Amino acid sequence: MWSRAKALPGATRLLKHLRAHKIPIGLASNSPAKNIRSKLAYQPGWLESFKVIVAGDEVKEGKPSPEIYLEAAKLLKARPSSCLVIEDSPTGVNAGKAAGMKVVAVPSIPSKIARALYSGADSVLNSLLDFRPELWGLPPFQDWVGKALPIEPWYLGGPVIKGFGRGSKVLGIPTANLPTAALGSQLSQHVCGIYLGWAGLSNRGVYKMVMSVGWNPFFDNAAKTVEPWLLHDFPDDFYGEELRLIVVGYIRPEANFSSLELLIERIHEDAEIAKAALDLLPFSSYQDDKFLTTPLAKQ
Ligand code: ADP
Ligand code: RBF
Ligand code: MG
Repeated sequence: MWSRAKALPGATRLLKHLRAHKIPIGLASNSPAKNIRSKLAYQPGWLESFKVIVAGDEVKEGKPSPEIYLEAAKLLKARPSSCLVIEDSPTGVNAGKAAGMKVVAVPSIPSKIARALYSGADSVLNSLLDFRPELWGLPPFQDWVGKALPIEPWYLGGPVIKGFGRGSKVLGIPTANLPTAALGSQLSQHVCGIYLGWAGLSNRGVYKMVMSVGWNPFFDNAAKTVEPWLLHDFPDDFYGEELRLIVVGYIRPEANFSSLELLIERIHEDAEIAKAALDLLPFSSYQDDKFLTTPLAKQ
């Protein structure tokens, strides 16, 4: 099933970008060549994106030995020192550094555990959505619309349930929590971060929203949650009502803050970014989507 797994958010976007700018890309993986081929064939455009592929069964020593990266550089006719490695594993980070390359790590394990294991990397990102090519001498992405990045929209919904009892009380920012069970695989498919989109309450209307997805590092929650703040003043709460969300853009990774005031200030900034972006294409076009107002049974 591994070869048919969904691409991580930002992966296809990055490959397309580098290809469009004729930046040569190689793939150096400890996996056997056969597995790599079946995985690349499943994702449209992936196989053609790599100028060079070096598999685990094509070198004497796999990662953390530098051999696989040095071989890839040789085939790309590039000096190791001018190569940038993007890695998800600590073993691979160590291989890239041993090869004398710059390494950006995008850990596939939770950030708390990751911090120590990835200390050799030049930079550690939360996801590929945060990769800024211009920091590495590469052409910048052009797809940001102001301070928001359009993403493949995701549709989710469920009854509003009680959250941590903190939003209104501690932050002055109410967030409508959704039950994890109703979100199914969506919660694991999407990377943690701050997003914007549209929210629908079938008896009330459609509203702009800004939301956090993740573990709220400031509060160090035990569970990954989805918490939208609807950018509208409601006279009362709406626990139990069916909430529909279309998530259309990405703003930033989750962060920790040295004080509650700084967290609150940042969330208000996120709200301003969302309000402005949702008036612009492509974000604005989802406002009229029937999904937002159709009761669950009729969908
Ligand atoms: P909880 O921890 O139970 O989620 P919060 O303090 O975060 O409590 O408040 C969220 C609740 O407040 C929502 O479930 C909803 O019923 C209500 N609410 C009122 N206004 C809003 C808003 N603008 N955005 C989100 N929820 C709101
Ligand atoms: N919590 C964090 O720990 N770090 C964040 O960067 C963060 N950003 C948020 C951005 C938005 C737009 C919203 C609505 C919430 C954010 N929170 C963040 C979550 C906040 O801690 C949470 O909503 C409250 O703890 C209420 O459960
Ligand atoms: Mg809440």
